[in-house]
Amino acid sequence: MKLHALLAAAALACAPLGAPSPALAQAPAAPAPAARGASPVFDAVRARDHIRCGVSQGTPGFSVPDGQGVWRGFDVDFCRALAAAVLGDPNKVRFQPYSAQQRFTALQSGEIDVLARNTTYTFQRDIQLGLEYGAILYYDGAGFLARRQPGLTNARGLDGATVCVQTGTTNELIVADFARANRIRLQPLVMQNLEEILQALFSGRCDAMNWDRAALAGTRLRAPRPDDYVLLPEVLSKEPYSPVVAQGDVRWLEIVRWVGFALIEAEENGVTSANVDEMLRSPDPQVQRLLGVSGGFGQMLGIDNRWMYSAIKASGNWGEIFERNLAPLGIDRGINRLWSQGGTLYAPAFR
Ligand SMILES: N[C@@H](CCC(=O)N[C@@H](CS)C(=O)NCC(=O)O)C(=O)O
Repeated sequence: MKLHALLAAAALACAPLGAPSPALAQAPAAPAPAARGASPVFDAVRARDHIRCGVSQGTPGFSVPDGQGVWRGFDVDFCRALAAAVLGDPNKVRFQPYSAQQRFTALQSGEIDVLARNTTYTFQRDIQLGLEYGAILYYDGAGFLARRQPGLTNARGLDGATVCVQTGTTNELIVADFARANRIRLQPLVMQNLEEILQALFSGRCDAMNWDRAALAGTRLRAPRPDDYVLLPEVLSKEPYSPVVAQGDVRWLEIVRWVGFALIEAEENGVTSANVDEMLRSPDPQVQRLLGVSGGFGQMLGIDNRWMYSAIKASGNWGEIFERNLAPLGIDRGINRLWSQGGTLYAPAFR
């Protein structure tokens, strides 16, 4: 490389933040959205003027319709934030419920634009099913919710039990793996529908159910007598949840991914739904980039520079979404604390 080229490269790599490097100063402005290549999903979303968000049929804390039929939950709030970021309005989203079995087909066939449905990021789904994961937004692990019995204090104590699981979930395999690894006998009762499973659990047809622990904590509260059920202490697996999109539309994937990361970044920077207007005047360059005051990140994604202002105003930051939906179920943040507080939540650099 010639000396002047090396110096230009060094200037680009090492320029202080906020001050445009000589190379950047001469560079053309961020490309207009159309210059970034096609996004069939985003174009369709814009034309339709709403996002179709695939959710569960009723996972406590993540996606459940309330008494008025309004969808609530962590995944629901993510989709509202996405709608606010992309279309400027958190209400421009339709929620379409799917069972575990149906969810990926709905995405592959284009029935939905994004799946935000307590869905675990796994190798096989990523590689074999033609799916793309946006960003890990919640770290869970599978567990057992069991009918309380004298002496039942851990999962090995379930030897001989009938365990309900839903077909098409990671939990189906986890039950078999756990029984084999611990040389106990578990009789799986595999069902399509969550309501059937809950009925079976609450009527005593199964002794326990296997699901992800946050959802189980919420399920316990739905029992006619919650104290009759116990969430056993074992964390049996890794269940990192991420919104999912179909393969083949990188621009849409990037939008979904960075809206997720930006909700974490907002919490890190103390930007909340309550203070976001004030924060527009923050001198902090990190906050300015997040809120589109500088940097032009929205435009780089092909959307409005106020994308995250709108999203945070609508749904709040990650912590607010957690407090609204999961904390009321008695769930501790645990490893879902920010990395700066000893947890795993970490957004890539906003620069
Ligand atoms: N995170 C796991 C489990 C997801 C899952 O679908 N679990 C079932 C219960 S075991 C569920 O959420 N059912 C709610 C519904 O069908 O609406 C996965 O991605 O496979």
